[in-house]
Amino acid sequence: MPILVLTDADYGHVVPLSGSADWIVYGTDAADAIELATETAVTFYGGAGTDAVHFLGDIEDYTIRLSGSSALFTCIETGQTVKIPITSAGDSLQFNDSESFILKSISTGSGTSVYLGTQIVTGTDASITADSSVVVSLYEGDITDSSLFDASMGSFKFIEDPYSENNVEITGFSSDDLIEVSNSQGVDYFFTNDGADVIVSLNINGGTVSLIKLTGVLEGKGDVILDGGYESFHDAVGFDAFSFV
Ligand SMILES: [Ca+2]
Ligand SMILES: [Ca+2]
Repeated sequence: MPILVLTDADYGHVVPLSGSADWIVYGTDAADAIELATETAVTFYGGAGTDAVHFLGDIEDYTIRLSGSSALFTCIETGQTVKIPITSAGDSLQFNDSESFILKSISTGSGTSVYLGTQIVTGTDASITADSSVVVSLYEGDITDSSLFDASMGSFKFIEDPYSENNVEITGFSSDDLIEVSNSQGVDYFFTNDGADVIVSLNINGGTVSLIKLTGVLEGKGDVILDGGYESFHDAVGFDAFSFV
């Protein structure tokens, strides 16, 4: 089993791997980049940094599942596997016919899930159906400790868990972004606004557990006064800002 140890001299270069060998590749603390032929099997310990893995096959050439704390990709035609340990910082994966997806683990108050782009990875082999939005947990700190996210630099899917306290402000939220509320059964978020800023709050048992401020999201939408329900916010903003699952 050949072993390849990347060094700082590889920084800025894409290291191609091909042939039917079963490689073990160790990355550096910086951002490493490798390119994989479909006939090549690799276990890639990328180390720190957002490492980039470019599969030379198309999305439909592979399946994905969890294997321990790694993601395991199987090339359907060749049967070769690519194993990538999962980190919370994430690595960037790309197929021949795709944009880049971030592979990472995301924690909310209810647990930790592994995502490839927007797709949750499970222990069962599955087709890759991800879209390339960046998934971010809004589970940060607590109700007294606010966090700031900037959604202007790409397409984001924010995961909101009603059963973990948070207090977040999101700037630049627009129609390519979404807040997905997990475990949303039986909870009612309250939507109010202060000019173009929208405040989304959730109270459980008389206490506020979630505060989400969408700064400037109603900019240019005219004079709006939200009535508290999601429908009024949806009508005012003009796109699906929330999904409740
Ligand atoms: Ca690395
Ligand atoms: Ca955005």
